[in-house]
Formats: sequence, structure tokens, C-alpha cells
Amino acid sequence: MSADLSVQLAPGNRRGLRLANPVMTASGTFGYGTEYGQLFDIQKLGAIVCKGATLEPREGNPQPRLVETACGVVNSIGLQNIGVRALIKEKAPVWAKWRVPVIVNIAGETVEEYRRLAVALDGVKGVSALEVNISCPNVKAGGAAFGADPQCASEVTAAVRSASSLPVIVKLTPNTGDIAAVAKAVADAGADAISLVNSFKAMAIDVKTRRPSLGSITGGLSGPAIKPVALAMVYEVAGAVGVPVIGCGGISSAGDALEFIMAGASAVQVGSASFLNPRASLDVLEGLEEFMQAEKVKSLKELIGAARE
Ligand code: RRO
Repeated sequence: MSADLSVQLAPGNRRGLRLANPVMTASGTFGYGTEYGQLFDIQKLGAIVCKGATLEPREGNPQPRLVETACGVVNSIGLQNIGVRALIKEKAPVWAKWRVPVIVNIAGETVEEYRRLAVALDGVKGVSALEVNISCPNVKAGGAAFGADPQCASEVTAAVRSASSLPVIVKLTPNTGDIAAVAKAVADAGADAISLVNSFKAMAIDVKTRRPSLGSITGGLSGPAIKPVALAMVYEVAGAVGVPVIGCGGISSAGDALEFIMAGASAVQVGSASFLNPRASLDVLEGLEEFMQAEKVKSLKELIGAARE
């Protein structure tokens, strides 16, 4: 008999958020999912999280927006996206035909904008949950500014919670003094699950031009460089809250995913690894299945938090 990899990420929500397996794509690294359908069977994934959506379309930050660094990449995309109305009209009807649940990442500049995004997406067929992005390092207003402070994080979460019947995941920034305090605040404000971490504020300088490599000077670091730091944060948050935790940060192999799961994550997000290998998320899932078979693990639940006991 094959192992049970399924996981419930919103046990406290009436709709729930049941994933066939714990491997998700991270927001901003997998477009709207539609771009990858030609490359591999995306329906096999646990869930797809789309690029952050704002009320109005955004063109993003000035180029250059991506710079490679040792074992990682610094991005400054600046929330380029088609806007929530086009997402509802053009993308959601496609998602509604998929087996794999799609989670919409939302980003606002004010609490009221988050609330309006939640209202707009409530009841839209094809949208299985919201991921509240209070952690973007590359926008002047909102984003990580909300996620750095427990009180602000709580206000955004409460506003989204009361505006939507969908499961609410809140995505945290590592750029804060006490991530466990922020996690507790959002869980208390009604988050069904918490995902972490978004990218770390970072920069690179081109020594030939003597200028910052990115058009917006600073950006967010992701990739293998951040994995051990992200893992420690996931371990800490999973010990501090009662809601499911979704681990993210430099995951590119099944071994990486297993570390996050054993630290206490119920699911994982594969992010910038998809830039190097578009089917990285499926490779992670297949590796997880192989590990469970080899180790005779019947259910994923046996592994979640195994390193904490
Ligand atoms: O678009 C971006 O620049 C961006 C976002 Br919204 C985010 O949440 N995290 C990130 O590293 N980049």
C-alpha cells in the first residue's frame, strides 16, 4: 500500500484545506501555475501558490531585478502582477478545472486594501485559500513593514479573517526581531496556518560600475543560502503556535523538505529552486515518496515534528 502523504492545513476552517501531499510552490516563483503545465504534471503537487496579487495591476520595480549571489538569488520584482480583477476573470476559471488547489497570495499597502482583496476573492471558484503576504521586502508601503510588528500583523490578519470564509495562511518575514511573537499574534488573530519565511533583506554591488546591482538597491535573498536560518525559524515558530506551519526557504531537494517537516512543518514550499529546475517541486515530492517507502513510513504524520521529540 502506498504511504499517506495527505495533510489538512486548515483544521479550524469550515472549508478546510486538504492537500494530497505537502509539497507546494512558493509565491512568486511559479507564476499563476498556468506557465508550468507544459513542463510537467503540476496536478501532482500538493498546492500551487500564485504570484502576489494587488488590487490594481503593477509593473514592478526598475530593472535589474534579479542578481545571483553565492548559493542564492536576490530579487527585487516589486510585486509585478496582473491585479486581482484580471486574476479572477482570466486565471481562476482555469484553476477551477484543476485537481490541485490554488492558493492566492495577496498583498496590500494598507489594512483596508488587504480587506478589499479578501472580499474580492471570497467565493471565487478556483481559489482554495488565501496566503496573506505581510513579508514582501521590495515595496515602499505595506509588505514586510506589516510583518515586522506583531500588532500590525495581527490587524491585517483579523481584517482578512473577518472578510473571508476561505482558509487564511499568513506568510511571515524573517526580517523581524522576534518571529515567534509575530507568529503568535497572527494565530491569535485567526490565521488557519502560517507560512515562513519570505526572503531576507539583502543587496549586491557591481564593483565595476560601483553601483548596487539591483535597480531598487536592496532586494530579498532566497535559495540554499538561507535554508539553515529558515529552518531554525520554522523550528521556533512550530514550537510556539498551535496552527499548522508551512516551511519555506532554500528547499531544493527531498532532504531539505524532510528537514523542515521534521522541524515541525506540516507542508513545504519550493521557491527559487524552480528557477534552476522548473520541475524541482515534483522532484521534491517524488524524493519524499521514495524516502517514505525506503524507511517504511506509512503516514506523513509520523515525520511532522519528528526532530522535536
Ligand atoms: O515581488 C517581489 O519583489 C517579492 C515579493 Br511580493 C515577496 O513577497 N518576496 C520577494 O522576495 N519578492
